[in-house]
Amino acid sequence: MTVQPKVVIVGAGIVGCALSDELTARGWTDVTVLEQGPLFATGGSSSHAPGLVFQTNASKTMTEFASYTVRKYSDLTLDGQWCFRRVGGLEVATTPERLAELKRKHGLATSWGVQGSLLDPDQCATLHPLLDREQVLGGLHVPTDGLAKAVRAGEAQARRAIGRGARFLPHHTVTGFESAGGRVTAVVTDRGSFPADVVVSCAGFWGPRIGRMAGLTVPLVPLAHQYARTTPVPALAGHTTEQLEASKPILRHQDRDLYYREHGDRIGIGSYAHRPMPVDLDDVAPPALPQAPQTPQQPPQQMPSMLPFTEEDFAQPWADSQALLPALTRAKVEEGFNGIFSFTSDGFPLLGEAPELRGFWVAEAVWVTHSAGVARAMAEWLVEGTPRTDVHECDLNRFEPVQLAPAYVHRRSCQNFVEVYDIIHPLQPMEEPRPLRVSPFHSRQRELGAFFLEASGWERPHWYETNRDLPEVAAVPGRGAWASRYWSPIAGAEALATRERVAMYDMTALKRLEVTGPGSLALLQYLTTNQLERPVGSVTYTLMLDETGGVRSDLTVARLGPERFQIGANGPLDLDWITRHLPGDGTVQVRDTTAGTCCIGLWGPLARDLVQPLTDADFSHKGFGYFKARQAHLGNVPVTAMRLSYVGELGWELYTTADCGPKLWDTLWEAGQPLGVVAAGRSAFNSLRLEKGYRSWGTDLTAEHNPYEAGLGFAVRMEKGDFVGRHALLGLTEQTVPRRLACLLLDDPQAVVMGREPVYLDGAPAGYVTSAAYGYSIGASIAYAWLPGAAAEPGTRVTVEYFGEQLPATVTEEPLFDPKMTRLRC
Ligand code: FAD
Ligand code: THG
Repeated sequence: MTVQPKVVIVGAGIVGCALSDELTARGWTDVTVLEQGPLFATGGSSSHAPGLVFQTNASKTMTEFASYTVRKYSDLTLDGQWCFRRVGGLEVATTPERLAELKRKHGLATSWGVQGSLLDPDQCATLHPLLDREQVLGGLHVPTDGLAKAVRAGEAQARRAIGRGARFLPHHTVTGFESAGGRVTAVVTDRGSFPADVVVSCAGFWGPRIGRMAGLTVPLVPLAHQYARTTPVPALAGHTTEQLEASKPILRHQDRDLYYREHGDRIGIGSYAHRPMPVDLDDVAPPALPQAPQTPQQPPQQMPSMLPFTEEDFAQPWADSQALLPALTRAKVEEGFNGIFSFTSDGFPLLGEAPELRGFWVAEAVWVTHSAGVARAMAEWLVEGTPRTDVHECDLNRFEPVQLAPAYVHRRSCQNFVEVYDIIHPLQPMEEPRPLRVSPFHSRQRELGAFFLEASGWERPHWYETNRDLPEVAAVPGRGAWASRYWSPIAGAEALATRERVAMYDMTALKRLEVTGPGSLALLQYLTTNQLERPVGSVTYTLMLDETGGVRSDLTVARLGPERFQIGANGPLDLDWITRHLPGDGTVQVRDTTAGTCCIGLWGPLARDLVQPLTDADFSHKGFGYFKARQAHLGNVPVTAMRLSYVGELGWELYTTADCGPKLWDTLWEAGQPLGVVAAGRSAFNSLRLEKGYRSWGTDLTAEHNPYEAGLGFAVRMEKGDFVGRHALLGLTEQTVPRRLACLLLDDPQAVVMGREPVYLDGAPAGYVTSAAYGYSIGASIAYAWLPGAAAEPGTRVTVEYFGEQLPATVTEEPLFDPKMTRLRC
């Protein structure tokens, strides 16, 4: 590719416009934006978005995208007109559950650096005098939230881009792409084709159609959403001007799935209270023609993204609105429409490069709220090679194949519409479609009364009801209502039984990749940080970094043959990353073996007593050392055994092919009966791994963090030769990094938190919790948290905000359990 690549952006909505600005600002100025409609009210979702920007989100990344949007658009004007007004955001609670949720949300805002405050009903009513004070139990106020003018902000950014050399071509409908050697080379439109090195599809809800032209599945669903405006509200007369539009905070009434803003003296009402209304792209009207008449007498052609208002769906929302804002009883619904925008199966946008067509990127399913932040991350990704914000939650390639089934995408995306304002527990799975993927142990687990939650499509036992009679259950302390959801004291008994006896954990959902071929060692050496040039039979814990030294994943790599490696990975993005780095000469193959295989983690002090009688192979400490792998037979079952343990106990991960799964389960189960073996679930697992200090990628650390900050410097061998990210680590040490992942113990052992809570140092927010659990063997409540380097020293006193309460905690030496590794190396 040339130094100055030819970029074509599809779509001049807010995302395409923002991206053109961010790219040209970074020196990529050969940018052409192709838009099927007119500029800049193109007819897409941005053309009529009411532009409410509420920044707070459970995701740190999404919150940061929103905060950047606020900062950027606040400084933008178009011909002297504002693009963003910080009128503030007010979310009100009318139920006790929502009031608690707002406290939790205040915590999230604080964790991600957004300032907000909890208000009592009087304060809410003062801030927004239209509110019926009697209905409101409290509110969350974020002063920097506000209103974005999407079309204006789009045009303002486009003008800056045009000033740097970009061009915007309206009435150009993209109809296809040309490619050569797996790379995109041109964009075809109804008015000729445009050569391109890089294409970014910013086509909003048309994304799936554009994707199809490029052979790519874009898993989003266009859904209609109701927005209405009232007639003038007498109580608002004189409060603001047509030009300023609003004088009060934007408002959310989530208990009724509604939101509000002012339009001068009218109120705009958005409703998620209706049934999901998916839209077939084939039914969407074509864009406006170039010469479409636009006179006051003849209104512009209806925009493709606007469908007729279905009044019957708005009856209840209107009644609910009049109840919350009694002044509305003196107004009417004057106009409304059902506007189309994108939903995805997990609520996150779709960002990244197509797996099979190099140079073809997407940035879709993006709200106005996140538009500038997304555009900045995309521009960094394209120009610098790595986005500076961790985007793994948004990565286009994050899905498992089952999650790309049209039926799945449809069902889950519609459900996300339904749940958009619901109070969702961090562990709460969607109910449908389930089950999707089950391990070969599923029928055994059901017999044992497994309580299943879902991850990456897999049904995973969290605990087993048949363990209710374990003597340890009685000793497990209770916990608060929120932390008790998707939890049972049985999990505690399973954890204790693991430490005392032996337990079977279904590890099938752990992603397994097989890397083979003469170039496999060299590739893995280049892609990861630890020394992999070790004898066959070695297992190594290692990290994949990006070019900036951020941790993309932590892996175990087992060398099963001179040119054959089995990788224990974290998800589809690991496969995607390795695939992207395969040498072109065909000397390395990579394959996802997860679905055809299965795994039981057999862990506990009696693990060896259980397994040794089943096999001729030597499973003694001398014969089968820690972090070694070998093939063996256990009874009738051929296994690959790896001696490692994420729960920190003696034992093995035992892999076999899926067909032999039930036999493996039964063999271990029967042999374990005299030893008191238990089946144990993820809930116990998570507690045990935190006692042991083992990080979980994606939760405790992401690409935002380098290995030293994350306490994983031990897995980096700087002297082994070059590897991706090495240059970025030069000069860094665990002692000198500005922030660190620290282990906290809460003073009150009954106070179990969930993760993402803010941590305060000397009364000021200083970091946030990543993972938390009660440690059953140590009898204390654990929380891992990011803190400034200096504060991460043992002994530092902090507080963790949980539902508005400040829970005292102390930074503690880690790991909390078995720091000398006596239980593993024996
Ligand atoms: P769009 O604005 O749809 O732009 C995509 C562009 O691609 C379009 O201009 C389209 O014409 C063009 N295009 C498509 N196909 C082709 C082709 N083949 N060739 C050339 N060009 C093509 N978000 C918020 O943050 N806050 C809100 O308050 C808010 N309220 C909303 C209310 C309603 C009623 C609706 C419908 C949406 C709302 N949204 C809100 C969501 C928000 O509007 C969208 O998420 C956002 O505007 C999407 O921007 P975009 O640039 O990705 O898509
Ligand atoms: N098993 C296997 N692969 C995996 C995981 C697993 N890959 C993804 C994820 N889990 C990786 N995470 C860890 C974290 C810690 C350890 C193993 C996998 C671990 N660490 C020891 C320690 O830190 O003391 C040993 C490290 C070392 O000796 O280098 O065991 O669960 N297969």
